[in-house]
Parts: sequence; C-alpha cells; structure tokens
Amino acid sequence: LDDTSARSASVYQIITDRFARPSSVSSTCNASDRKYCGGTYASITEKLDYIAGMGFDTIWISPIVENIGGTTGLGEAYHGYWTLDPDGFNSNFGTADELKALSSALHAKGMHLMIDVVINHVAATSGSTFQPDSAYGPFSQSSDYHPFCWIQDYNNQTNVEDCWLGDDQVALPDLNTESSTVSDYWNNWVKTLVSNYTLDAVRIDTVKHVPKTFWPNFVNSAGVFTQGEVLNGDPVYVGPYQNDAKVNPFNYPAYYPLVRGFNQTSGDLSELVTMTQTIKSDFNDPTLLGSFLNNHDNPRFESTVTDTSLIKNAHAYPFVTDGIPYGYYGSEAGFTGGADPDNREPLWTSNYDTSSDMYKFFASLNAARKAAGNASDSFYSSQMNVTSPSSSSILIAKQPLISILSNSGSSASDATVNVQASASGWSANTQVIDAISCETLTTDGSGNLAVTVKTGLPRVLIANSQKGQVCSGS
Ligand code: ABC
Ligand code: CA
Repeated sequence: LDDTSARSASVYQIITDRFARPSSVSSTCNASDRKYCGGTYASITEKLDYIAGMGFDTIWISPIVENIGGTTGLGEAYHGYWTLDPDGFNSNFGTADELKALSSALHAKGMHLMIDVVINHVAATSGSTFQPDSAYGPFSQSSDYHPFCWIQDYNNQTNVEDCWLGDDQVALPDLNTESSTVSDYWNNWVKTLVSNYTLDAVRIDTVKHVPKTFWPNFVNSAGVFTQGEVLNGDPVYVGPYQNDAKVNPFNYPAYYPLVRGFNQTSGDLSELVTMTQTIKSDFNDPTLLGSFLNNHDNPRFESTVTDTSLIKNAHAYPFVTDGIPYGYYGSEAGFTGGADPDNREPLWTSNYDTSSDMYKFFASLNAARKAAGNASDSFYSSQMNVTSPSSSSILIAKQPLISILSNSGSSASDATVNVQASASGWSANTQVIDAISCETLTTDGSGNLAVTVKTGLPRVLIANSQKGQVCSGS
C-alpha cells in the first residue's frame, strides 16, 4: 500500500496466537495464563471470509520472528514481541510457507497484509547481567546494544531512547540503533521481509524509543505504508514522528479523549472536539493516522462500559473520522477483557458468530465508509470538521459522510440534532440514509436536516444516491 491506497484501508487487528487455531487443538486457553494457545497462520487463512464479512480489507498480525522460548516470570512469548533472532522464524504459529499462503490468500480476495515489527529491542530473562551471544543472530555483540539502564523518566527523551524497557522478569535489551551495523541490518531486514511475504504494510512497535533520525531510511527501505506506535497522548509530542520521522502514528492523542468522552453519559465531549482541531495543526496529515478504540495494550472499552449505545458510539468514531480505522479482534464478539493480558482472549470461544449485533455493526460502519469513498474522490484525503451541537453529541462532517455521535446512553429520551446544509453539502429535499438503523430521512427545502437521536445510538448518514452497499442486506 502507498499513502493513497492506505487511506482507503480498514484494518482488523489480530493476535496471531489467539484468533484461530486448528480444530484438533482443544486445550483450554486462559488469557491470564500468558501462554501459547495454538493460533496459526493456516487457521487465519480459513477465516478470511469472517473478517471480510465485516468489511475489513487488511489484517495486522503479531510479530513473526523467533522469540525467546520457555516460560518467564511474565509467561511465554505468545504475543511475539520478545525477539531472540530476527533472522529466525517463530514456529509456534506455523511455517514460513503457511505465512506466505496466508499472504496469497489475502491478495486473492483483494485484501492486504500488515505485519508487526519490533526494531527497538530484543528480549532476555536477565537484565543488568545480560550478555548477548550467537542465539541473538545479528545482534550477538555488546556493541549492538545501549548499556544497561531501565527507562525511569518518560519525560526525558534520552532516557526513553537509550535505556531499556521491561523489568527484572523480562528485560528488553535496547539496540544501539545509532550504530550503522544495526541500522544497515534493519534496513535490509525490512526490505527482505516485505519482499518474502509480499507485505502491503508494516506496523512498527515502540517508535518513540528509537531516535527520529533512524526512521526515514527504514520507512524508505520498507517501501510500503507504515503505521507506528508512539504511545503518548500529547499531539505536540507525537506530531513530529509523522512530520519528521515519516512514520504515521496511531492516534493516541485522540484515543484518550475518545475514551473519556464516551465511557459515561456525563463524559466531556468538548475535549475530543478540541483535540481534533489540535491534531490538524500538529500533524502534516491527520488522514494517515491510525484510528482505534481498542488494541492489545489497553483495557478493552467494554471492560468498563456496559451501555450498548455508549459502546457503539465509541466504536463508530474511528470509522467516521480522518485516518485509517483499526478494529481489534473480539470487539465484534463483545469481549470485555481488561488490561494486558486479559484483553487477549481466544476468539474461538465466540464460534465466529456472524449474526451478532456487533459483528453487523462493524459491517455497517465499513460499508458506510466505503460508500463515502466510492462516492467522492476526496473523502479519504480531506479533513473532517467536528462540532458539538449539544453537550451530549458531536457532529462529524466528512463529506459525503455525516455522523452524529452521542454519549447520552441507551436510556436517553429522543433528542434532535440539526444538520445544516452548509455542513453536510446536501441540497433541498435530499433523501439520506442512516447506515446504522437503515432509516431514510429527507432534508428540508433548504437542505437542512433535523435528525432525531434515538436511544443514544449513533447516526451515520449518507445521501441515498451515494449509499452503495449500505443497508443492502436489510
Ligand atoms: C508484560 C506483561 C504485562 C505487564 C508488563 C510489564 O509486561 O504482559 O502484563 O504489565 C510486549 C507484550 C506485553 C508485555 C511487554 C513487556 O512486551 O505485548 O504483554 O507486557 O514484556 C509496545 C507494544 C506492546 C509490547 C511492547 C514490547 C511494546 O504495543 O504490546 O509489549 O515490544 C511503553 C512503550 C510502548 C509499549 C508499552 C507496553 O510500554 O512506550 O511502546 N508497547 C506511558 C508511557 C509509555 C508506556 C506506557 C505503558 O506508559 O509514556 O511509553 O508504553 O507502560 C497517557 C500518556 C502516556 C502514558 C499512558 C499510560 O497515559 O500520554 O505517555 O504511557 O496519558
Ligand atoms: Ca531505544
């Protein structure tokens, strides 16, 4: 994917070990045990229709390289982030040929593959006494690492870049990414990775722990779209990773106000509205940020919120705003796991139910986004306008998609939100469909539309003439 094609992608995030496994495996999988549960590439391949059925066209899978084996004080390396040898392959998820078969199967369906890569560190069960050896493949020399020290001050960027993540149970020895031995290795490695598995995109771990100057060459060597994790809520801090380092960050700055705005009926939505404006000034291109509600590092939204209307509004946000939407596996199944490791439940317990309300909800959101992109060449690349018609609602105008999200909750009484023709672009007496309820509304003689928000549900609106596959199943 290049930037233009990446903007129209919709990504489904998978923890490879937890998404699907062969039916011959029957052991119990408790996320809290932090153990391998048997998920494989071959089993993902069999479930692509399940993913495509929700309208996602890209999957992000866990890191694929050889990890430290055995068990640690923090369990096994089932998530794939504990690199031993980046030239080795983690055989727990299947073979390299099975991964290539997954890549081919995706491409045959017009879908795309994104793989997670860890550049900042490797892993070890020793901290201050760590000594690399040949097991670490290309990184077997002490000079390949920054000297031992734990990261202790996240406000000190030198400390964040040069010291080590992890703890006494699992240390993450920090690679000397300023050394040309290390950076040359990684640049070649990512180029080979993309070519071997015909990757369409790369997700980059721990971006803020590597100096910004490292990234432009790396991104260039990858040659495909990159989305990077800069885990910080401050847009002033995160912006330069897009503007200067050339990695497109996940939208953590929007994530925190999104959660706070929708996790209770008294949530403050103005914080989110203001953030969307700040993001426009701090990032060169907000339409390339990765938008998400859930992921593998944070408690699922549903771990603290049970109101189905609040849950739907919060989940709708990434799909109706600027940026590339990411759905986290299990959201469609109503999973409620809290902090890591509880948010990494096995999906097979859901029986991959395609008739659930949330499964259909994600399908509706993706259909609306796709219809808008098909109807307008500038939908993905032009920036939205977010306003707040009332203290419990926001109006997101991203023509031709107009959405009203509310945090009034499922027991709220009906409330009316006026959508002005100047915001929507709709002309007089235009029929408009709500992708969520499939209700049809009609603008007045001036093109304005009074929309009734019912039981606090989101409204995701597009002109009938542009609806494409929206509500085609009902
Ligand atoms: C394991 C256990 C956990 C246990 C942990 C100590 O050890 O499973 O239960 O709590 C992988 C595995 C994890 C594993 C870790 C460590 O390795 O997935 O299960 O945790 O062994 C990335 C990945 C993540 C991955 C790694 C390591 C890195 O997405 O899945 O973890 O390869 C920092 C990093 C970030 C990293 C994250 C886990 O740690 O920056 O890249 N994620 C502050 C700091 C952040 C920090 C964050 C969490 O705390 O600024 O840098 O992330 O510790 C906002 C502020 C933020 C603030 C947040 C909390 O609040 O703006 O700055 O973040 O308002
Ligand atoms: Ca580092």
